[in-house]
Amino acid sequence: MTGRDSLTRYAAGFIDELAAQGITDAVISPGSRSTPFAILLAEHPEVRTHLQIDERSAGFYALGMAKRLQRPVALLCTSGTAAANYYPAVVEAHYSNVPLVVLTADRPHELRDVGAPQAINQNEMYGSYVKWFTDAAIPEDRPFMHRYARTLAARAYSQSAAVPMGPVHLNFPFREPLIPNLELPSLWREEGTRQKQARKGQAVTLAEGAEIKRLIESLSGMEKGLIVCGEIQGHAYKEAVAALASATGFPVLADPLSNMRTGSHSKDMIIENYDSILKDETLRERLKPEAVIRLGAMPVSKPLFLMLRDSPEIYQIVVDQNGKWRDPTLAAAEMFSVDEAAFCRELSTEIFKKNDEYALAWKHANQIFRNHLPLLDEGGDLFEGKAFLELMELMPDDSQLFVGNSMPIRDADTYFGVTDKNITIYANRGANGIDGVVSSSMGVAAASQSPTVLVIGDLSFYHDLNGLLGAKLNDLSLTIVLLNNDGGGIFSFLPQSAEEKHFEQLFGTPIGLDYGKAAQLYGAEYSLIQSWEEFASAFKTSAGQKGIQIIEVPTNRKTRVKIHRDLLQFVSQEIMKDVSY
Ligand code: TPP
Repeated sequence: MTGRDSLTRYAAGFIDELAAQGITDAVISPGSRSTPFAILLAEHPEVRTHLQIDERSAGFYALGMAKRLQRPVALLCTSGTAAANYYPAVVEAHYSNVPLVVLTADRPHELRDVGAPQAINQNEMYGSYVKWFTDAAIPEDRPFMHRYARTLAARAYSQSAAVPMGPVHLNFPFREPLIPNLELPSLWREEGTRQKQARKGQAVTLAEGAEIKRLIESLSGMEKGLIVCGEIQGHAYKEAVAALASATGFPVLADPLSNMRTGSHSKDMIIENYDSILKDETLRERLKPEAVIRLGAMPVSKPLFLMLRDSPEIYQIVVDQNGKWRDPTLAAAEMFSVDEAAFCRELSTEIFKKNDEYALAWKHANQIFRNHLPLLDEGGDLFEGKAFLELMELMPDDSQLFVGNSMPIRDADTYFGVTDKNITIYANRGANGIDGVVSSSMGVAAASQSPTVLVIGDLSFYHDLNGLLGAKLNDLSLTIVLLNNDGGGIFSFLPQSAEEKHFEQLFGTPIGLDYGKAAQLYGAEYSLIQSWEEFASAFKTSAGQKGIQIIEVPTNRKTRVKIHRDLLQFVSQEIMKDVSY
């Protein structure tokens, strides 16, 4: 595929998806850099193009049209001051809530800020007057990038049209050659192919029925379905998700932060060990669903992410009240920005044709995994995942578990199973930093009357040692389980671990600190345990104590990779032995 063909497919996907979303009109001003979009807009059978030489006038022309149509109109210009001439119309659109999709062509990054002609800084050039800005990627011919181009268009349209309506700005760097190849077959979507849909608004709009009816129709005939539950805000969703699982017969793949694993709701359909199950390629293929209803944030599990990313044929409905288009798979077919609980309640009033066999296969695989967990940690080094098995037993009802980033959250995902206890699990998964974790958990403790436990790796603990003072200053109590593998254990799972020369110095980073002394400095109780019996006893002693209790668990970065991988391999074989999936 030539650069020209790559550009054509990418740009055509974007323009076609704009049309699919509902753009019927585009106002174009002449220029060279914008050629791919100009020609493709003119060629598109569902788009009417309008010409205006002066971009300032073009902006207001589009504004007038969008005012009348009450849906987004596209605006296209070349790079440089052309884009600056849209400014007044963008400002007016902002204040009068008129939906515009502003497309500015740009030089590629290597020609920015080096004196190339007609190159100005177009990034965020309309400031806070647009609802969304993105500097798009350079066109590439890969299926993932085609999805990216379509996702950008769907997102631009939905952001612009969402109340309060307004302008959005997408800046597109294009490399030469700029003339699209119109000889390429199938530039536009085929009749009946799925387009991305985005719906915003309160769930009450769903209750009107049309949306739910459409969804049911789309889901009909898809018996292999999953509900995937990530972190969700609020507390009212658990029963609603359980009801949807029961109505659809879809198993619930529940991230620990979904809090679907803990509490008094029905957990009959909960699968906690999907991460481990999906690590096995054969099982991943065999258990692949036809449809996924994904609620809240993207779960931590990488194999789940890979399955969704690499199988765009899965009909993926994303429901996320935050409306931030959290879909790193770029494969969502539908994006609902509505309250997750209300969505589940609406959908569960419908009758679904259930496929019990599919759900049973999932449950069976999950059970085999859980059955083998007690085999872990027999002799040898203490295994970090075991801390979560212990905590499931030891933590009291009505308590909070804050989980550090890096391996603790992944171990929580693998090893913390379902329990009727009301344990709320938290972590900082917005940006996955290992910083500030001690302080964040203290914030949780400060805002609650019930006990709080933090599980954290040693580097992350070191990172926020300062935070320990917060307990003394604010009279807080917190139990800290410090998983000390002396360094960054996560890196031993990554390809960097094969770089022997640099690994320990740059990634493993053992720092060999004596945390007993830190405990002393901050006036915390401290115990260094050597067995899980000692762990249980230290944990029980910590219960009800005032101040900070640190329980240090010495572990081994090197052996844990093997323990984990051996377990997964063994269990996958066991699963496959028993069932012909
Ligand atoms: N700096 C910040 C603020 N956040 C990050 N996520 C990183 C660096 C990169 N990083 C991710 S995991 C990790 C680092 C440095 C190692 C964490 O080690 P530790 O807390 O001991 O947990 P373990 O990997 O041993 O489970």
